[in-house]
Amino acid sequence: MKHNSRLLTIQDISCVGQCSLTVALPIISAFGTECAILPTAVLSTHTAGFKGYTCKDLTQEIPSIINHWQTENINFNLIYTGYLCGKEQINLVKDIVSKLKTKNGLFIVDPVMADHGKFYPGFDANFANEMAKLCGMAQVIIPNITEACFLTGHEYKENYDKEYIEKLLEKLGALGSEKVILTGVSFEKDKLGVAVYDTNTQETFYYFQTLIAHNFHGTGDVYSSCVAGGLSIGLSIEESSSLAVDFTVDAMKKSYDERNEHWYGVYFERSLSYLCERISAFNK
Ligand code: PXL
Repeated sequence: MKHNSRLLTIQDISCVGQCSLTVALPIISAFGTECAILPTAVLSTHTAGFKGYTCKDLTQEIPSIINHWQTENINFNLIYTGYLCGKEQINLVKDIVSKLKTKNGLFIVDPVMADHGKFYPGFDANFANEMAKLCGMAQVIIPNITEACFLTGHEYKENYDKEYIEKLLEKLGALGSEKVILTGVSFEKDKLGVAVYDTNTQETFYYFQTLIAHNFHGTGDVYSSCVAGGLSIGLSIEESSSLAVDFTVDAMKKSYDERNEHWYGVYFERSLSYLCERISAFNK
């Protein structure tokens, strides 16, 4: 199957860390989709566990990049955002979507800012309020449970039931997107997956895999990049979200034995051939 979508992903470059752009670019490329990038910042490493990381915020550079793309009539069928640094960047993303997204293009927001009940360094409730507005402009949002709670004001719980998740999905849907993919959902101790909510039909699709009992960094970015790739080649939200669970879990399995030495991310590279096989099965 041929397709000619051009995707723009907007997130940071963590030079070392197997997250954000260093995972999005190869994963999206594996789908055969052209992947343009807009780096929001350059960090020496990600911020989750390394001490003394450096960070150069690139906000000042973004308006002239947007202008140049406009002059060259460059636009995008799909825009996917990850780690953004502050309110000004959120406003710049709104500008990019209004100027550079094609008419029937897709806008996907992964509201990267928190996990395990806590904000990442540099993020707070004000940022979450601004991010909630950006989520309202997207067709698809991909929060984890912590981000979902910070976006909606819902109480964060580690132990929950289906009713809690479905209330959370309803509140996320009320932010304004068409679809919500809530990640890190688990109702049984050896199963982990996603809940995919359609705000129009109000139906929820669940997809689970065997839980790999370790908290890996960067799996959110691996997951969302795979969803964006799937949607870019015309897979449905159910196909894209479940393929992304299988791919992420495969990468976690292939990283498990080295989880202590290689603590900062998953070896998603080891799963790219598996991903390509799955993609070609869709293309038959
Ligand atoms: O994986 C999300 C992420 C992206 N970028 C940076 C991060 C994190 C998570 O901590 O620190 C810089």
